[in-house]
Amino acid sequence: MANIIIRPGWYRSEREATSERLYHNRRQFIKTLGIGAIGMGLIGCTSKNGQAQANNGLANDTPEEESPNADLYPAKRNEAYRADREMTEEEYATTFNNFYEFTEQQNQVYKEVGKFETRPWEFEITGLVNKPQKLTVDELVRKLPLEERVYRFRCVEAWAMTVPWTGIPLKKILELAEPTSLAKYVRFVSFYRPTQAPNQKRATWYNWPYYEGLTIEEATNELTMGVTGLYGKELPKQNGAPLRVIVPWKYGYKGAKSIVKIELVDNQPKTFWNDLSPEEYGFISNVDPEVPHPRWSQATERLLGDPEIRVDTRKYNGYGEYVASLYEA
Ligand SMILES: Nc1nc2c(c(=O)[nH]1)N[C@H]1C(S)=C(S)[C@@H](COP(=O)(O)O)O[C@H]1N2
Ligand SMILES: [Mo]
Repeated sequence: MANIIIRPGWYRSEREATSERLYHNRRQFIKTLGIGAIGMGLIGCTSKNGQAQANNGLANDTPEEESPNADLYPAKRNEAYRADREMTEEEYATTFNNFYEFTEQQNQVYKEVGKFETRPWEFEITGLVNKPQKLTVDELVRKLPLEERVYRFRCVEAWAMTVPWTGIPLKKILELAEPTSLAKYVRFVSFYRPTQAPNQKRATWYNWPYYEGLTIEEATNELTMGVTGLYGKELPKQNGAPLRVIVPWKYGYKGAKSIVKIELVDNQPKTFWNDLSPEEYGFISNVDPEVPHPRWSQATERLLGDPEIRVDTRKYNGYGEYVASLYEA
């Protein structure tokens, strides 16, 4: 499968980690489902279909619609948060993505999002709250002020980037609904639209829609953001438009993209990757160079770019001063 993909030069040093993860997960699902060799063949086929779709250029040829929020971007940068790393070039951050609803091939996601409709986009804040909310993201960005923050970002697959997100502290978004004192965790649910997201239709062995969770302390930490923009513009579809979560001291998968529901709950919620492979993807999932993934080291990471640079991974992704106390109490 991988050898039919035409990769741009900067993709060359992509680690086996990614394909290993896919391999492992597929094997596991196949085992779980009891499909065996026939199922394997099927998966190979659907990947080729995905490739054909990717080549039709749909996403690239569609002109961007005029945004009603153009006046809000770029938002003022909050200089209190400094990444002390060079910013990743926009091209890399928007053409190398993890967004399994579309495809498992990170360098193809941006070509598969053409049919994905992200406006209007209603989402709800529900569960253990006094004032359940249902609002659109366009309403949200008028209700609460946007700010820009440059954060480091670290995927569990050992690639990393440094990008300017635009958004709202998640705490402020949650406060719209007035969480009750019973709320101990926050659960996030992404969209389910198999007609717009090819891999939701194709890869039925995943438990769609994507779901994630944080403790209430993590969700209301000052670093945690509800993100609506990137590089001074509205969030591109491939990066999780129109609203995603960013938790910069955790592995990237803890931040759900394109969310439709935020639920305040009293028990630790289940999470998409943990349900699929519990020994590999825990609930807490803080970035930690000393805790290897069962199949690769987390001691270093490669920065998206050309050339790709390998650097040491930092505990809590370098955000210990903000969050270490949550875990070392
Ligand atoms: N709904 C949804 N959210 C998701 C994912 C996904 O596949 N689906 N992938 C996660 C992973 S593994 C990472 S690393 C980041 C990638 O975000 P980026 O593509 O903007 O870099 O999104 C996270 N959120
Ligand atoms: Mo990731």
